Amino acid sequence: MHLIFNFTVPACEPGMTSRKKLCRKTCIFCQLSSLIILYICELPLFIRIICRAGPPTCKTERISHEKQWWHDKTAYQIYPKSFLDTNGDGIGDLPGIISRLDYLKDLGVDIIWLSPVYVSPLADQGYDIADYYGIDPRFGTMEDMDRLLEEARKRDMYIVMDLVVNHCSDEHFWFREACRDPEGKYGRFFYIETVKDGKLPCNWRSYFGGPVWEKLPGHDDKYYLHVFHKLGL
Ligand SMILES: [Ca+2]
Repeated sequence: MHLIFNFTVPACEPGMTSRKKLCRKTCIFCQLSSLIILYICELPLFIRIICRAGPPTCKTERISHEKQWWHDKTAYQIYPKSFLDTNGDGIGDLPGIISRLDYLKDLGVDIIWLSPVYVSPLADQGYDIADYYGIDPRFGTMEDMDRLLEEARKRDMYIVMDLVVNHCSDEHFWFREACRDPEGKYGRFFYIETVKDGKLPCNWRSYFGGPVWEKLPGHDDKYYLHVFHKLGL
């Protein structure tokens, strides 16, 4: 049984001002995007990382044509929130997925690509993670996750965890601390710029609309970058 974590990155879109400057910064994440993190399945989720770093550019990495273990497998993505609700709260959950493993196996599914189930305000379908170490109680418990892995293992099925590590929820401890002290340790985890005369650092547009720059709470002269969700949406 393996757990594979998928990474996504913000696009370095052409024609944007300060592109090179910000692209260089985001290349840290571009490298992360090319990591394939292979977890041998033992909970808690984070045990062993085998990673391969990509080149320090935003260019597409050369694709290997060597046969990989997943090449002859059939994957099926599950968005847990709308899959199957077992406790009547209207939200799909991990027990619901467990209850359909036999059905999925019969369909020929080898790999379940699991959309995020981490603790999240769900502002961005769970990709806005507030706690990378916890299962959102709306989806279940860590014991439910243990059981899902074990039941998948029994059926010789794989679980792929969809995980984005290049941004987090505004409810994450790191961002809260960055708001409290932008010059401190956690402030350096984010793109926070001092703005003079109201001129934003660049004209990037957020995927959720509007500029990527938003005023940092409690700091009238500082803005933080959000490619996706922003505080208070
Ligand atoms: Ca439920």
